[in-house]
Amino acid sequence: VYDIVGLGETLLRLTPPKLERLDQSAGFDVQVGGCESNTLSAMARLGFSCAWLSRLPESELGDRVRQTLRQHNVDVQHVCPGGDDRMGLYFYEPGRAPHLSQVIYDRADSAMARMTPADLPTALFQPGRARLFHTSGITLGLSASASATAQQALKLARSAGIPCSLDINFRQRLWSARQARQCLEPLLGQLELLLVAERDIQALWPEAWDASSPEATLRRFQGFAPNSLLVMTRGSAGATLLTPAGELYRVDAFVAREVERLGGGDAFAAGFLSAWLEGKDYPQALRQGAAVAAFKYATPGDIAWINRRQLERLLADPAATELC
Ligand code: KDG
Repeated sequence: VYDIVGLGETLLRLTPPKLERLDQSAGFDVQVGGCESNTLSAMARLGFSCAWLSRLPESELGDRVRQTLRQHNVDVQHVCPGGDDRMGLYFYEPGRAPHLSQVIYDRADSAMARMTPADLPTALFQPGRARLFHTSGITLGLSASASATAQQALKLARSAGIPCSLDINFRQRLWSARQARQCLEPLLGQLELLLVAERDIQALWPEAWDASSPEATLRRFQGFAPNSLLVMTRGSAGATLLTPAGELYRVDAFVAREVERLGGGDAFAAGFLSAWLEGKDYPQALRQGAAVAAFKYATPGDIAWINRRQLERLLADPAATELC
C-alpha cells in the first residue's frame, strides 16, 4: 500500500550560479523540480511510501530525474516511458529583489504533456493500493492530454475509494485564469483535500477574495468546494484551514532564514498531508505544514531536503530554521 500516489510533471531546473544573470552566466546549476514530486520527495524523506506517476523521456535527462527522486526514496517504477519525447526544462534566475528574479519555462510538448489516460497504471487505482492520490492544477493546465490523464486518475481513485487531494498551484504561464477556473471547478467537489494559495483565490475566484479577512475569503470560497477540507496558504502570513463543517483553524508561518522560496507551497503540502496521514489533528497538521515550508525556505532548490530528526527539532523549536 502506498501512502500517497502523485501525478505530475517534473522539470530539470537550470540556475545561473552566484546570482549571475541568465544572459551573463557561462554555466548552470542543474536541479530537479516539479510540484507533485517536490511534495512526494519531502514525504518520502519523512518515511512515507510514495509513488510518482509521470512520463519521462528515455534519455539521460529522464534518467537524471528518476535518479534524483529515487535518491529521496520516491518509487518511480510506475513512470511511463516517453521515448524520444522531450524533457521539460525551466530556467530560474534568482535575485535579491522580486523584480530581479524570474522563471522561464521551456516545457511545451514535453513527454509529460503527451501523457494520455491509457498510460496510467490502473493496477494502482484499486481499493487498498493507496491511502491518498495527489495532483495539481499544473498537471491539469499542461495540455489537453495531461489534463484528461489527471481527470481520469481522479475518477479512478474515487471509484476505488482512494481520497484525493489537489494543490491548485495556478501558473499563469500555462493557462489563463478563465481556462483554469473552467477546468478546475467541476473537479472541486471530488476532493477530500484542497490546498490553495491565497493569491490563487485572488486570481481565479476574485469574488471570493476579501483582502482584510482570510477567514471570510475561505468561507466564500467554500461555496465552490463544499465537501473538501480547505487549506489556504498565505506565505509569510501562515495558513488557514476550513472544514466542511465550518470549523476554522490557523497557524503562523515559522521564522525562516530565507534562501529560496520556490517549492514552499509543495513543502507545506508535504508537511500537512503527512500529518493528515498520521491522523494528527488540524492544528498539528497545519504546524507540520508550516515547519516543512520553513525548512524549504531555508534550503536552496525546489525540494525540502528534510528528515524526521530535523522535523522534530523544528516542531519543538520553531525558530530552528534561523540556524540553518
Ligand atoms: O512549486 C514549485 C514548482 O513550481 C517548481 O518545482 C516547478 O512544477 C513546477 C512548475 O511547473 O512550475
